[in-house]
Amino acid sequence: MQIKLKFVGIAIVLVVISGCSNSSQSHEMMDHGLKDPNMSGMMEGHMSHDEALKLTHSTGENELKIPLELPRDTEEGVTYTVKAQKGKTEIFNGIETNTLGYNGAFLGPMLRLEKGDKVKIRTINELDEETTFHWHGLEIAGDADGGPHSTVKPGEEKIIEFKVTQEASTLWFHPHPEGKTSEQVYNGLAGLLYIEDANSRNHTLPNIYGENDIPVIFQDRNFTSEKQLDYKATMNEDGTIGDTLLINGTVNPKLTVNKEKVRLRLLNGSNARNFTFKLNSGDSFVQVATDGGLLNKPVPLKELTLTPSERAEIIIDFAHLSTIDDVALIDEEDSVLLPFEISNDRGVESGIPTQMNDFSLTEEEMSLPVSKKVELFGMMDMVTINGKKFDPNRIDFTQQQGVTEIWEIYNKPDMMGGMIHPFHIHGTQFKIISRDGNAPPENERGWKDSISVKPDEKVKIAVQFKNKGVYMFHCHILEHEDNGMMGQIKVE
Ligand SMILES: [Cu+2]
Repeated sequence: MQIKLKFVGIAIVLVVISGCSNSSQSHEMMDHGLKDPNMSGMMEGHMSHDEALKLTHSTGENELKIPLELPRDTEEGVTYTVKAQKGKTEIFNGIETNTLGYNGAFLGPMLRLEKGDKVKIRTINELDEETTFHWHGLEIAGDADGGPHSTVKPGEEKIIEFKVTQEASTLWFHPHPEGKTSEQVYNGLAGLLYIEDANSRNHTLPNIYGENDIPVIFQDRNFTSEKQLDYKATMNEDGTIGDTLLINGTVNPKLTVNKEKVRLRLLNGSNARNFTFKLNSGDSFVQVATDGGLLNKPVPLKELTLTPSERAEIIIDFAHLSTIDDVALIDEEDSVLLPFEISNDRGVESGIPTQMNDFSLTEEEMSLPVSKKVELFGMMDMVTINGKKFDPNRIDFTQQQGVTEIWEIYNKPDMMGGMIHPFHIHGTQFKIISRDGNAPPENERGWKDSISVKPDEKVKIAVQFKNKGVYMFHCHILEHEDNGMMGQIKVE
């Protein structure tokens, strides 16, 4: 582990201060039987996520669970019921873990929508506390977006209606109640929203759900010695990091694949951890989609980084790897995330078109001046946007519906150097114009709703809202969001 020496002194001071001011927390942690590495993770978290607590290797003893595709409520129309509920889940053999889920005990189903669909979703809250239903990446009116103003009380329900106006993409949904998002997501509330369109159906990309088109939701967690999720004990103001990886809620997962092209729809559903994905064989894979749609051309990559809430669709060609033995998806620390068991079955024939989309930056978008500036700053519970913390009664920006504006997102470093903040805007898919004045990397030349912003980096994006309403923009380190690193834009 590489520790930046200049930070160590400050970090020690911080640890001492937090130890003095909050000694009850460490007692609580010990009482809950949390493992030692957790403590070091917390200390490291205060410095930088560059030195995040290492993930335990997946033993590959459990086949990856695939979220169920949620059936519609009726034959006619696109109507779904999504219920937030409590449950008990056997994550570890023979042990029940208390969890939250949508339409089940843990995590959620996949809802499939088609561009042009008129959709009705009945949302029901069966939790003991308020929640909201936020549709991450969906271009939807502000009052249906499920931000912190749209609370659904325990036992109550709310119906939203919208038309799908955006292209094929992998979106997701999760709660967004003020100050409680991180805990509710941590305990299991997250589901998938797939959008299809004529373009995505025409392509020969692997598209058999659960066979060669696989959702892969990465979430790191800490478990107590009783194998429970204890958010309060493990919580880190700078973003809660765990040593145990769950993929689609599966601990120690493996994925059995045929010798064919397999599309993995990667979602970083963690509260705070960044992932850099690689194949341990050194083989490359191709990225075919960003958060909000297909890339124009497939982009070959040896590694890919996703910050919290970002998605990417990649295709691994298991028929043409340099080896078929012990192939696994690993992270930047070489922790084994997802081992693959490659069968001899040749699967189905699918391809990767050379031209998949017609995404472009217009001359107008390239030449417009910056009209909105967002400065991300701070750490732990002292995080701000433009020097302010979230106030539900304050509108920070206004923008006209259908009008493109250029936003500049700046991550202002602090005395310790700062950290990456994943920046997300609700209700829109936007385009990256530049990173520090340079064209974005090829695999970011597509629709985005969340971007990583490095310390001292300035990212220019072209933002347009198709609908009206009040929307959040915020850091997607969920603890930063809950600590007020969030603002509001009113689209008129
Ligand atoms: Cu942040």
